[in-house]
Amino acid sequence: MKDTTNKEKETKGTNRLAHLHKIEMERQKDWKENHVSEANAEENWSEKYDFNTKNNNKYFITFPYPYMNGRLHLGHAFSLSKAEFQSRYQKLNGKNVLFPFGFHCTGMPIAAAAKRVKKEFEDDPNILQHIKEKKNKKEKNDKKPSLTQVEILIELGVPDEDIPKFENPEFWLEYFPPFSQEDLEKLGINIDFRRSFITTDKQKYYDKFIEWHMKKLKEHDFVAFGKRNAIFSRSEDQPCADHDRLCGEGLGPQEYTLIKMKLLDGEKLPDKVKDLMKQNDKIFLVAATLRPETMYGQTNCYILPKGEYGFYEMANGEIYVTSEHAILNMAYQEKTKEPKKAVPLLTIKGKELIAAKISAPLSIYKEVYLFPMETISMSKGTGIVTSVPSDSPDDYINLLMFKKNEAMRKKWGITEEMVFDPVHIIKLEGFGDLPAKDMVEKLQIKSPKDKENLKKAKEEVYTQGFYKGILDIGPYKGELIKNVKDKVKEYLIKTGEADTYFEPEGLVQNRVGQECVVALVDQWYTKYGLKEYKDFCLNYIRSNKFNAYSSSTLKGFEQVLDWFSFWGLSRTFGLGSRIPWDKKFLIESLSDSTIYMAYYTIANYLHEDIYGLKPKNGIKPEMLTEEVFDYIFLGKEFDFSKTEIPINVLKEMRNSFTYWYPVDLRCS
Ligand code: A2H
Repeated sequence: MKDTTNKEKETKGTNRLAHLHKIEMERQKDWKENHVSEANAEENWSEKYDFNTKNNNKYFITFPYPYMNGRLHLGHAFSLSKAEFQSRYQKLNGKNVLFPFGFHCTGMPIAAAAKRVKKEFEDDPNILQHIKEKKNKKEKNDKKPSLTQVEILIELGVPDEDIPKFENPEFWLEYFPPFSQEDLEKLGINIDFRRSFITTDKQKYYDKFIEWHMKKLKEHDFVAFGKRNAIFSRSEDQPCADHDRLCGEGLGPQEYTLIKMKLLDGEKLPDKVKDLMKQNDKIFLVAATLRPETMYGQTNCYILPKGEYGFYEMANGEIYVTSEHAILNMAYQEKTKEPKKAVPLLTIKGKELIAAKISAPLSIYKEVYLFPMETISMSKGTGIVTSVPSDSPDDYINLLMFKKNEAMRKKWGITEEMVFDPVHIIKLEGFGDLPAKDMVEKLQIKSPKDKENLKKAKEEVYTQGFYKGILDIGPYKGELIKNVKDKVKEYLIKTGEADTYFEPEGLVQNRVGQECVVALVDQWYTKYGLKEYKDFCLNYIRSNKFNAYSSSTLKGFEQVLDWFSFWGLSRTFGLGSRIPWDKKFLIESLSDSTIYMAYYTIANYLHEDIYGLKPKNGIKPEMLTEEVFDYIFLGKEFDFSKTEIPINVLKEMRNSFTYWYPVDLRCS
């Protein structure tokens, strides 16, 4: 009896679902047949309305065009729902609503994924078969491994026979956009698909639009060329933008000062090092620091006993001793003898150098010794840390161990005479002569292994010392620490006792999982960081021409403008349009997507299909000259006899752009 009721309910539920689905299908068919999502500008609107009246009667919504390296997902659906509700709501209010949609293909992701598919098939021609076997064998408690690119395609529902075609980046552009359109239609989103397009130079019309955009930036002196530090993908041999990263989104280059601690002739050195010194005695252990102004207080230097260090020939004729991690970055910053190469003359374990004598620039102790430190990370800096026990709790507690513990000294061949006393260098209110010592004692830190308390101590001493500390030694005595940092750094560089280099401020991996470096790269970049530009924008958003609706939104705009700086716009790998005046470079993917919403207002006059293969109104891509776009988007005077584009169509495009602009809602 009970069972039957349940069954009845179930059938009822299924029926209802089927019924609702049927209505949904009918409505969608109806919408499509009657072109309800298609919206056009009012003809010659400017003869009928003023600008504000026109704006009150139309509603233009855009959504960031998604990347076509896969199917749309639930996240897109959620974000889209906001745009969709607004579009239907505004329509019910009687407004003329336009919601167009594009498909973004520019950048590295597709090209990098295609490369991965190719490699996976080369490594294993039977990969599809092997994936199936692996899946069948999979145990329940298996940890989720990261998927190969082929597995990702399988999960996206790509049929086996199509998967090898994804070796070709262009196939991605053929494959995914139609699915996106189909999914959007099934979701019932109110999109005018006549205006859809894909990006990159495969779409010749859009390519012309981007060419025009770039030329305008150049014409107004917003573009320059030169070497700039950028997070860089070694396997792609080009900068690695945020969205091209597996991890490390938002991370930028971080500068370290390298304190050049000269290796002095000493008994302790291994023979291979002594031999090298005979050929070139300018061998420096380069200690990476963020605090060059504290170098007056160096008492020793630390190295990781089990760490591997290389001796590298540098462009300046010297030899630097450093970790592989740091030299890779230096190699990409034109610091090594051979650019982009980091082959060591010899390698050595940190423990082989312990108790070696080295110079300590600026320190009151001219010659100091190398001590071991177990907490050094080999994936940060050079793996060599100079010791300033007065102001670094880590340095202090490690030094204390060697001061107190004879067995420890003995173990490493360090004598009592090699262990120097900390030196007072910074005056800091609320602390004694040695702020690091005070903090270590206050938090009762007994050993270098007490990582948690050491972290706390480091943060406290560092922030207090950096912002409130006053240097109490040397030529800059009496000055605030934050004001002398750069002066001391410059002085040390001038005297040849320091160098600088950059590395990513945290781990950044490119799409194939390789660690990125910071590289000096020749590139075209936009000068959005210019003061005149920022001021112009700031004045605009603060004027009554701009309505941010709330002070927090306005603050958001101000913060973004503040963050704006120089933006590298050229790339050498990936898909996209070319820089019109330097065609060996591609335009990176955020630079071809800043004003593209304007293109929606005219796309339906230019091509029938998203790829731009079927021209409309007899307009060929090459007819889209600078003058044509200047007329449509900037309203510049135009001699219509100079184009084969029908005059009425040109005028309609101008009418359409001025009608739909400005954008009413950007939803992401
Ligand atoms: B600082 P951040 Cl006086 N492993 O220099 C562990 N620590 C390392 C390292 C590595 N591979 N490479 C550099 N460091 C240290 C002076 C100093 C430093 C003082 C006070 C604070 C201080 C003298 N040692 O750092 O993780 C170096 O020690 C606290 C900010 O990149 C370098 O600067 O923030 C600092 O850590 C870099 O740490």
